[in-house]
Amino acid sequence: MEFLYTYEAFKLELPLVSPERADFVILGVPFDGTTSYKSGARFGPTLIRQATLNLESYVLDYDIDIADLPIADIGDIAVVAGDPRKTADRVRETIEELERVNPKAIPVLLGGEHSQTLGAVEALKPKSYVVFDAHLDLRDSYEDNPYNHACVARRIAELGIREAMFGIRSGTREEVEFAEKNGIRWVHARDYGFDSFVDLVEPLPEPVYLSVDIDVFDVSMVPDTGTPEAGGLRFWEVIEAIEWLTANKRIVGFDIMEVAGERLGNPTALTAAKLLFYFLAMMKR
Ligand SMILES: [Mn+2]
Repeated sequence: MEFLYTYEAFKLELPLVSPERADFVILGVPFDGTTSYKSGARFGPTLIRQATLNLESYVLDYDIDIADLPIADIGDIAVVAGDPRKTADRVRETIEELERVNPKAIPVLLGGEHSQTLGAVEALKPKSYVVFDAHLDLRDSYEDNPYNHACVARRIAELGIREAMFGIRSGTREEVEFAEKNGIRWVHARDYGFDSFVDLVEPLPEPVYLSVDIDVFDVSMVPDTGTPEAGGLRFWEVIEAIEWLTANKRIVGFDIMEVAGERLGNPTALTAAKLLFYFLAMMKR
């Protein structure tokens, strides 16, 4: 099928199916119009897909072969340069198009700036938003734009969606106060542990949208991202949390955002690719 706003991109090197028959639909969102520090998020979707070439499709931990799963890859969104809101509208409309032909498919966004998660959440209307991120992203506006990547969790909270955040180690006093006033729970990277994850996520209503800003990981693992931060989480800490989430909550959408860089096989893209394969495998285990 044809989507209004997508174009052919470098696709996952797996046996792919059509979106109508897929359980998972990969969508690249190569937007980097509001990046504040390191640019290159426009290359994120391609870098992640290329990094999967390095991986075995068989995932040891769950005895699942990704190549056996019904996965579609519908290419990348044609971005509106410099306009995160208009680009996120295209993300939303693309997912709505997909829902009309296959309401059970789970969209998997590869980004690209975190601002674009808003479009997916608007289309999928989850009751809860679980996010791994170094940053609170609760600013009302940043660089005169309320749809900047630093505002995405604020816009999602305003939709009445419950939020829980993990791996946080950057924010402003105003963001902390906004979180407190609005019942947004978050765990500092220093205090993060599996029990803290389950405590916050267990009471959340379903369905859940899961977002991983790649900068949640320690900067040593993910140097190529828009706003890298020292002191992040380890790979297996995030995997164990998502294992619990996929086993205990209904997930309607997933994304891996803020992958950037220009170099093939950069560690950031390799981390994202591995996370992508683990997510797909654990959803089917
Ligand atoms: Mn972030």
